[in-house]
Amino acid sequence: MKEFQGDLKAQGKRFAIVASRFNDFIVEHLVRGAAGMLQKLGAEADAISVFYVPGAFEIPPVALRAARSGKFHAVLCLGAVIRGATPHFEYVAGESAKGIAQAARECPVPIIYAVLTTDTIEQAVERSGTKAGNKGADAALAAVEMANLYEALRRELGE
Ligand code: INI
Repeated sequence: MKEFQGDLKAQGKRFAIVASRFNDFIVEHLVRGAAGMLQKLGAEADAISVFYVPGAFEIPPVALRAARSGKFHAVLCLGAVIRGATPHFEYVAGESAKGIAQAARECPVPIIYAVLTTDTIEQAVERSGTKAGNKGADAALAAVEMANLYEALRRELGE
């Protein structure tokens, strides 16, 4: 039986992070968590490009362009959508997730989804480097694994 799995080596790989400025007091921790983990796994600091967008709604088109550019081995999408008193949350969170998923299916490199969607600020704080870990760092692990899996897949498919 042949099995394929991406390893966690990031040496020689380039990464794009698309991060939203909305709720930046949370998202900055995700960016730092992601960049720190990518470097821990062997990526060079100058192999990581961070593109800031206004809010989570704007992440998908930028992620799509970065992923299609051929300049990156993986794209990480980082943001925080926190529920308010109106249905706005549902639209922003839903469109952001759908857009990122659609881009991921279309692109030749992995696009990783780490847009927090929480009911409270406290839940977002917990997921950005405190009680519940750092979802940016988790996204970096997924990005490296998937970038290496895509390489293995390309080799196996003879592409
Ligand atoms: N953008 C976020 O990233 N998080 C939010 O919680 C949020 N809320 O709650 O409104 C949010 N809205 C802005 C949105 O992403 C767009 O930037 C804006 O609608 C302009 O297109």
